[in-house]
Amino acid sequence: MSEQLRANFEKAGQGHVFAFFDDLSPDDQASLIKQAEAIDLAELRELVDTLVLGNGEHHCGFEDMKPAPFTLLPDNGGDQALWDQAKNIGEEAIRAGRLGAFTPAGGQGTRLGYDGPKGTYKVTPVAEKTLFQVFAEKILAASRRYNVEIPWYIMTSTGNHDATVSFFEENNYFGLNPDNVKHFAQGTMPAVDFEGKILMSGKGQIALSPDGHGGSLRALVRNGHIDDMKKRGVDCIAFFQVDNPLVRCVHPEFVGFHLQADSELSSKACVKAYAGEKVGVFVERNGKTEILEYSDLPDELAEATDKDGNLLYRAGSIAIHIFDRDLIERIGTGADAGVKLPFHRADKKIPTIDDAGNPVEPAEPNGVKFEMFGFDALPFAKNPVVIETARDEEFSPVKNAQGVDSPESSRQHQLRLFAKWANDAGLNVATDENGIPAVEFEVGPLFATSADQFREKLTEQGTVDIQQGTVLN
Ligand code: UD2
Repeated sequence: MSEQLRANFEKAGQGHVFAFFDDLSPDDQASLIKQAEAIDLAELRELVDTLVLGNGEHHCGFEDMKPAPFTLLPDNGGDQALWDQAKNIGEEAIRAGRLGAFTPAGGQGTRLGYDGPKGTYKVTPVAEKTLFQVFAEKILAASRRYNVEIPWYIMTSTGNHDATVSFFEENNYFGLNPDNVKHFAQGTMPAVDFEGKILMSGKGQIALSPDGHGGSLRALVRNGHIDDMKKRGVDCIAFFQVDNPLVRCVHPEFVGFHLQADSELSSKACVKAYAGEKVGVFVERNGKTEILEYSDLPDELAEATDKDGNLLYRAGSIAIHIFDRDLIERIGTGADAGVKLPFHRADKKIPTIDDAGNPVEPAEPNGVKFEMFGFDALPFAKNPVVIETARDEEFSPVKNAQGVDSPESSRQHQLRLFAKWANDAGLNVATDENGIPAVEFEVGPLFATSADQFREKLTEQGTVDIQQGTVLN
């Protein structure tokens, strides 16, 4: 082993990482060296000093904070002409090949209790398509509609990369051209205990965890995907999470608003369902738009209302954005020290080993993981745009095993949306008072991804027969 590496770790107070080095096989020794070499000790020192031993995250005060403005939907008082114009601009850009898609799919899905890449979770009500299939078909449908290639960059983590790639291979990329689907693993960060010492998950294994979806910016640069985008002429990157089957992956109006404002980072807001909903909120501080994560918003502000009795901070972030390629490059290269995403601290139960090298499964949080959030790019973005979107049409994530944001709630919301499209188009699908159809049927993305497209399809086909178990594809 390089003596220098060990000396650097000793000097940084992290020499224990090599405590069992002599017991390891040559392969395990090589692996530990590789893990250690990838750690930026200076960066870690700074994080430990500020986030673990210091006063925690530095948040500006809330005195000067106010809700960020957002463009209203026509149904809620917005200007229909603006939305129509945005649609035209967006469609033209998509047709010209300027749009790419990006999904961070490196999360661990712990809350759902599902033991596989979350995108492989079966989510649709009848055909039981997986999340990845739903997104793939939405992208495929848009590529056909606009006669264009739409590359899809999917960020995995070291823990789920191989399983994710195999899943796409086994399913023939759901009809997408494999050259247009780019999987890459995100970076990792070492976890530390509350004294700032690197935790080991085995004698030769540092406890590494994914560096958050904000790690995508540097991972996109590192893996050469920014260059790939440049070659393709892609400069608008539609960002959506792996857990929301209702997302409009390719949404012309959104692209149009983004381009029209010459925005570097655009976002969709959904009016919060209740004060404690676990979504970030759009705020304005020091003249900049930001997303303040729910855990950082004090209860009294989350519950504050305006003169009409509506939640003051009601513009919830549902993690749907368009990033300008240059913004990703500017932040992801890390060339400019002032333009850097901050890390956040998350206290977790992290399996580790004791001084004798025996495994320990902690019952309480025993350490800290460090994560970056992609939306922390907002303050660095020129002309950020926030537009409203309707929850019923675009947001029903699968996060928890039961209750709110669960497979069952999402299933109901998908059924309700399909029934709405069918009824808007003039079909008579019986529903209950919540809009849930009496028969369970499914509208696949290749059939339609919006009410307008459903209507178009119906006109083309004359009629469609909807019964229990119908899947329109
Ligand atoms: C996220 C937002 C929240 C709200 C909500 C809407 C954050 C911190 N909060 O909450 O404000 O918008 O979504 O649904 O984002 N991921 C990675 N690598 C990682 C960590 C996460 O790829 O290291 C992916 C993960 O696979 C998922 C997405 O990022 O696609 C969101 O992760 P999450 O489930 O931890 O975020 P959540 O639901 O707490």
